[in-house]
Amino acid sequence: MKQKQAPLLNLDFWDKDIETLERKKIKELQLENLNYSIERAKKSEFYRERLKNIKKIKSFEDLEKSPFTTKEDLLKNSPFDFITTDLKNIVRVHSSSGTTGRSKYIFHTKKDIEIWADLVARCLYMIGMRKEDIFQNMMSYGLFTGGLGLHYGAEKIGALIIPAGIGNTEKQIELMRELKTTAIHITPSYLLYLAHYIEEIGLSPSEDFNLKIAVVGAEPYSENTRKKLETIFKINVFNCYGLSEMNGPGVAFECPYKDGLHLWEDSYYMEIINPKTNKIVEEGEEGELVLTTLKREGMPLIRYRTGDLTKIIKEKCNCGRTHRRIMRIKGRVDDMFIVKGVNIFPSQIETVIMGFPEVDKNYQIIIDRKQGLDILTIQVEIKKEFFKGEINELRNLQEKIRDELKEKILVTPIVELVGPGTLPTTTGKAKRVIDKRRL
Ligand code: DLL
Repeated sequence: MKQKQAPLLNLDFWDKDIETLERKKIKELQLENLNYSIERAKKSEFYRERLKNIKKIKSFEDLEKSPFTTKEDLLKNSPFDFITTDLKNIVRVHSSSGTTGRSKYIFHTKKDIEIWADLVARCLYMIGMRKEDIFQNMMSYGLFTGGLGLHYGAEKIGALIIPAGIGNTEKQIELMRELKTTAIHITPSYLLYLAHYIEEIGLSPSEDFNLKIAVVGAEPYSENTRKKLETIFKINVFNCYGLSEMNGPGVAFECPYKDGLHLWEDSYYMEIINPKTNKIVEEGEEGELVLTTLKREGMPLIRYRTGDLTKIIKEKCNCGRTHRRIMRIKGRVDDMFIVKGVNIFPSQIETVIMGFPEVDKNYQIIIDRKQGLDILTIQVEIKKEFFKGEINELRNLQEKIRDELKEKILVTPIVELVGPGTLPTTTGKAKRVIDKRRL
């Protein structure tokens, strides 16, 4: 039987003029739009005072005079303080919850929604989605931006959309098989779980479906996880980044070369800062991504601190797009945890464990403190065929994972190998780290 292969890459453009605009022209456009955004923002209660001394911006350095906008700003003020127009011109609100449980509200005019949908269409077209595609959107529809955001972008392309929403795995599989789904939108943790579920019910993720493309985002995942998913399903997996405050998905997206995410610089102005000193870092250095909306009418945000860690890739991309790329997000500044005085990001752990072919699809990080000492435990699901193996082989594997982790994170963890399907799963964003020291 002929084995399914991941389809070849399609190098076509949704909006070639904009996507391949000369760098010089992109900068001119950004400067013009920055001035538009600042003037627009001044119409809001929140920015009126804050930006009153910011006159016309003539260079990007001028922008550095304006203060950052933070998540706390969004949480502390009345949601309406950020609106720049009469409420009757606002057609939609999305929200995402802050760590305190309060919500950040983002308001959109009709034009904002239209521009966002076009941006998402640009992303989907870039990775080869066309009107012939059958697109199953497995993200929550509602206040979360993942569902509606991708929905309207896919609709612009003319794809047939299955607005499946999140969860109900059995139904998702039924839809995928009966309607011959070719593209899906899903979180990495749910896609790993979906693969596990498909195998459990005796189907093959690569042979029993028509899938070609998965748009995967909304939470960090490593390159090794992408490779694992592409091998299991024999499809192309593309990373999609965004946050509600900047509309939602489609802020940055991988092209067919899958080497960093093009951040759409006609719509967003990016800065990368050192989160401790708040100073802009050298291009190519890692730091916190700060974004300014360049086109948004209803609720522009100026120098918004995303809390996400990444770096700019300096080299030109072979796809011909001129919008600069960012590295896949390492995590959030506040995802970092400290064990025995060492700073660790969950993504560093994921990169190591997902690199082992014996590792299945789920893992969990548990941090505890006993008699004043930090204890880091990594629970890892192992594929059925290996889990049934010799106890000595398992012990060897456990030691290999532990040693490689130690080399990467500089702390020796306890590694616990468990069977597939043992650890808790989620259909949305996964909670990988349980820090019992904070409970
Ligand atoms: O997660 C928007 C989205 C929906 C993006 C669907 C992609 C796909 P929020 O709920 O506001 O919005 O969460 C935004 O999630 O600041 C990052 O920390 C994280 N995040 C989103 N996409 C990625 C990604 C949506 N591809 C927060 N890689 C962001 C890593 C991501 N982290």
